[in-house]
Amino acid sequence: MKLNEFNINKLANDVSLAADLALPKYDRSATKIGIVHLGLGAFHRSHQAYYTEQAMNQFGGDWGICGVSMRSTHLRDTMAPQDNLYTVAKLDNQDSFQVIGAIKEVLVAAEQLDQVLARLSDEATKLVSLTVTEKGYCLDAHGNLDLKNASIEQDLANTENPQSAIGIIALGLHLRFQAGIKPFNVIACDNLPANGQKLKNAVVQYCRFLSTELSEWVEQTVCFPNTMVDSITPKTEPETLDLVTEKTGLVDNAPVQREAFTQWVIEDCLTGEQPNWRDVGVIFSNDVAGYEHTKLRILNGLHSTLAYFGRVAGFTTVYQAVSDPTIKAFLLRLVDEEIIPSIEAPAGLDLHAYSRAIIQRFENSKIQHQLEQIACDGSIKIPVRSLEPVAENLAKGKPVKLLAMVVASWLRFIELKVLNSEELSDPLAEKLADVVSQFEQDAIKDVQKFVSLSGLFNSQLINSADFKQAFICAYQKLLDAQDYPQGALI
Ligand code: CS2
Repeated sequence: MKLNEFNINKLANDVSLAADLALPKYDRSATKIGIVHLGLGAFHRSHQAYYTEQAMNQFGGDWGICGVSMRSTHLRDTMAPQDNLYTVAKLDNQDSFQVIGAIKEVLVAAEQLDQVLARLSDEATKLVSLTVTEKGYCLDAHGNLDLKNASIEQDLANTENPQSAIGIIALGLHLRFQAGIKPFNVIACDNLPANGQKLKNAVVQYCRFLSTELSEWVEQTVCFPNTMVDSITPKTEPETLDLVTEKTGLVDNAPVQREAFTQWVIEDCLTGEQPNWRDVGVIFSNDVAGYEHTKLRILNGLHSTLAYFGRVAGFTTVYQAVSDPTIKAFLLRLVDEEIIPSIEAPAGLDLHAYSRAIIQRFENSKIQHQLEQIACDGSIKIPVRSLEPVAENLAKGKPVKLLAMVVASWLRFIELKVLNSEELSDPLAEKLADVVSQFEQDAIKDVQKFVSLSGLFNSQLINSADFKQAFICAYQKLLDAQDYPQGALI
């Protein structure tokens, strides 16, 4: 079926399409928009939009999504000719394909701010969700709004024309406040602990610059539940398009690929209208922190380990790296000896079984997840994924040797990027490259320089002789094992 014929009625009647291709089951043309999502990308389309689709398939409701891309025009321009429909390819032992209709409109904030604000101030919009990556929260090292962040500085100097997610949410709430419309609730869906709480702090702090009454109203009436999101979603590759066409008969220029597994835990405090997510598998819990820590430290922590060590050892994808027996053995020791002991598990969750299931998910050969994609933004990811457990283990007298190897792999990864004049994708790229280029090939001095970089390591770690010794030792091992980096893991 051709792209310009990509509409549901035609899809439903097209006998050339795969018989098991799942299609929207609700009356899409009559469905109104009730959610605005900031940070439209593959993950939102494979995860939150998917859950909303499942809820509408079973229970209906006006939960169409206005997907807002912050800057890139790519998705708007590829999805528009398909009436914003796209396929989710779930790749596992048994593949399955589903056309998602939940996204009804795609806007680009940098070009269509007025339309975004019109959606945000529309009474029909009940929820705003976001996936803007960890750095999109514009927080400083203490978790407060970073007033020195370039986008925040720019937005505060021109509050009517914000570019950041924080500035846009705040202005949307301001417009509702002025018009006497109930606020929307806000669902943070990025991988950082207490994401809702942090987002709330940032938005309330930003709103103080607009008006005290507004910030109080937001503080008291807007619900920002914490959430944990999970489903491995590598970026769409040209092969994804070919696979969808081959398996379904559809020519789709904007599909997404993910594993079959998906999980969404939302803090059980979300008031107001919402899609019936509860009955399509979303977990509402009072212990989101437990789920978040567990997932961030095990799944994301092991992901970052594979990304940095895997790149140092010359691998390209998660699947390749985890298939190396020495690397896999290291992951198992790391999780058993240093990560699991740092976690307080949610009631009833068997951490050993959970960690094994995650490693098995990494071993899904159909998912070609690029290590470089996971390796980006290490200065934001490593503190949450690896340094927090280091700090907690140190405080309890537990070992940190293997976690220190993860941090050392990150350092070695940065160093190799600089040595090979490759781009380092990180908000602190310049600072990191600068410190690494002053290295003297002396592990003790070089690690000391790195640890002293402001804003990365907290004072507990900077002052911990045990941590520094473990870090130096791991880094030295990596330097000594340059011909066969896996040797450093044994
Ligand atoms: C990954 C995550 O890129 C990364 O940092 O660790 O995107 C990971 O794939 C997801 O959190 C899985 O739910």
